[in-house]
Amino acid sequence: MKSKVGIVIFMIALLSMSPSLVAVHTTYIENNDSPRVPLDQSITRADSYDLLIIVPDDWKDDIESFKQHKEDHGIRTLLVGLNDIYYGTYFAPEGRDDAEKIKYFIKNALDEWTITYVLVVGGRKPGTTERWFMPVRYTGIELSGSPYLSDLYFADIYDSEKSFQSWDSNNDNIFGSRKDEIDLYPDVYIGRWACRSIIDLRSVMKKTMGYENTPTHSKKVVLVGGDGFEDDEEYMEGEMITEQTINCLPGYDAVRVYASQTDVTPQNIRDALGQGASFMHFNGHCWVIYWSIYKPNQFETPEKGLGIWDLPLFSNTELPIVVLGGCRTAQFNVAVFNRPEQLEEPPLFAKYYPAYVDLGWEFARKINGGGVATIGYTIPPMCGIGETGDLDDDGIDEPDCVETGNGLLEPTIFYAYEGEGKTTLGECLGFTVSKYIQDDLKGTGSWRLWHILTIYGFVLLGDPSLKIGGYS
Ligand SMILES: [Ca+2]
Ligand SMILES: [Ca+2]
Ligand SMILES: [Ca+2]
Ligand SMILES: [Ca+2]
Repeated sequence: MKSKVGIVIFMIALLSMSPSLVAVHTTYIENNDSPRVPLDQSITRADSYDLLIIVPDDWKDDIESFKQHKEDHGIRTLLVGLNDIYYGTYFAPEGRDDAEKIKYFIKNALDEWTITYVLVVGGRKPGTTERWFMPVRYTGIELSGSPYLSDLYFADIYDSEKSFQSWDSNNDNIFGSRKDEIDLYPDVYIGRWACRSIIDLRSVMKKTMGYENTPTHSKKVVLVGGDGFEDDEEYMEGEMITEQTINCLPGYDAVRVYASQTDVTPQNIRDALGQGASFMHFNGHCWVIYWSIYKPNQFETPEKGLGIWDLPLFSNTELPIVVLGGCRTAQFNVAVFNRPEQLEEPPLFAKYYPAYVDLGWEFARKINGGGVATIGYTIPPMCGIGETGDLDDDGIDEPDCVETGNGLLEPTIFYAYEGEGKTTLGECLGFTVSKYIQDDLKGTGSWRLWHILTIYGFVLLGDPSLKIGGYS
């Protein structure tokens, strides 16, 4: 039996969340009674595709060049507008709400066209009322009263018996709660471009195509960390976790921005990145728009870290894949002034700075520089603190921070690429999540829900078919 005594949750006061967010889980389509268009005759059931792109109808024309780019690289791609799903262009629509209709469509696409990747395009619409370009699923896991976004919902299509997974096995219209039986294993590789405008879409298309067409895989990795938590062992959690990453990348050059060695400032992070890198891995604390970490045993004041306000100064030409470890680093539902993390007492400037976008998406979408895709969290992930035993049961007792939760998930992304030979970012995420479910989700006792939440919220804001390093 594993001991989980030392595990605490990554972030702080999860006690009360913004009540205004609770009422907005479910969106229903507005034009249910519109006539269905006939089944598309040009696509037959015998066709197969690698990549399914689901996009708001108004953006369909804009994304054509990206579809062509994928086709040029041998990725058979089908572009589907939301109305194609809602009004049954390919399959009779099923589902209680928009998100479930999307999920059924993905199931049908998997059954009929054997798709491998799904890119959902669209984030939150501007405005104080929560509306979406692309549906999302909030899960009903009861840990803080706040609903959590999960894109894994759209990827876990079947259970082990190949039956459809609604994530609402008890039919109470609450998805992914502790009462629901869920397989969790992803059956397709999913990523989201959380675009809030057509400008976002054009930027991320351009960056992704440029990345794949001009392979400049420098084999440089930038690691950013420091001291995460006060613990008896005085472990430097953020550094220990990011060191696992370089251990997974033999032959790579690491450039470290560690609080034990230097100031973790925007300038130092930018200097470390220079003209670019293959990968960046941060591990620390985050308040949706602002990431930071502490100097050893100095928990009063966080380092300057990195906020969305710092990213305009990044002008690197090689675009890294960014793994952004910390709470809510990719919480893509953020509203400008109404955001639940404000109750978690971020530093004042991060509390009152207008949060027009989360830090993870800002990396991916920013025009010129930044990253090509971000893997982060829509939730506060689990983290091991101190030393309470061999939490991952591998026979080697290491600091708990690298044996559970985020300390296992984040480095495994890189292991999947170099150690397992996965070539696309979606495969790396899928491998990582599946490995965690298989190896680390067995009998995790009272912490089980936190493990599951961490899995729910580990998200790719990027193209899941992204060829790591580009096409040479
Ligand atoms: Ca599954
Ligand atoms: Ca520590
Ligand atoms: Ca171990
Ligand atoms: Ca341990």
